[in-house]
Amino acid sequence: MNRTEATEAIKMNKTGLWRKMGMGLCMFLMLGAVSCDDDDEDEVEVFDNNTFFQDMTANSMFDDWDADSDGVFNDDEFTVSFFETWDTDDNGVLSDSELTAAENDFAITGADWDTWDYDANGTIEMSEFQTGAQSTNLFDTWYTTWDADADGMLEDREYTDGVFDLWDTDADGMLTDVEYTTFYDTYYGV
Ligand SMILES: [Ca+2]
Ligand SMILES: [Ca+2]
Ligand SMILES: [Ca+2]
Ligand SMILES: [Ca+2]
Repeated sequence: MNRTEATEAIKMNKTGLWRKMGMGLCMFLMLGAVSCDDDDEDEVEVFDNNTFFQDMTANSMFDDWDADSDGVFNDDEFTVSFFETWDTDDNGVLSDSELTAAENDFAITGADWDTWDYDANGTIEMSEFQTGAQSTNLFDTWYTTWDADADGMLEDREYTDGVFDLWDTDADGMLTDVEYTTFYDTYYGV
């Protein structure tokens, strides 16, 4: 890279930075319902809970978790769904790093994963996860809170809205493309 190219590269980087800041401002204004035309090709796509529901139910994930095929999630199915979701490398066990990531990304507090590793082999197997979740009532609050129609069962839509609300930390009803990419693709992407 010669000197002129290097200068151009720096300019490009600066332009990119300003564009990012501009888009940040754009998002900020959108929250205030001010219209915002983004005329460059880097459109900020925003995902709401309908998009989230459609994407999450577009594959067989929910059918797989609904072990008794009754169309709703009971406690056990709910617990298993998080084991499978958090097992991001799909090797059938939860590692320390997977649990730490899940703890951060799903805002889990007060879980002592070491205790759940009952055979102390360094990973949490499905049966350990089920025992641990049951003994600590880890998922009870979500299960109850997400059950919007309070019928004691979780439907698909209640499930996806629950996860959506977890991630929509500013509660504006939207996830940015960055949030979507970071969270959705990591845990539910195919
Ligand atoms: Ca079921
Ligand atoms: Ca794993
Ligand atoms: Ca273990
Ligand atoms: Ca329900």
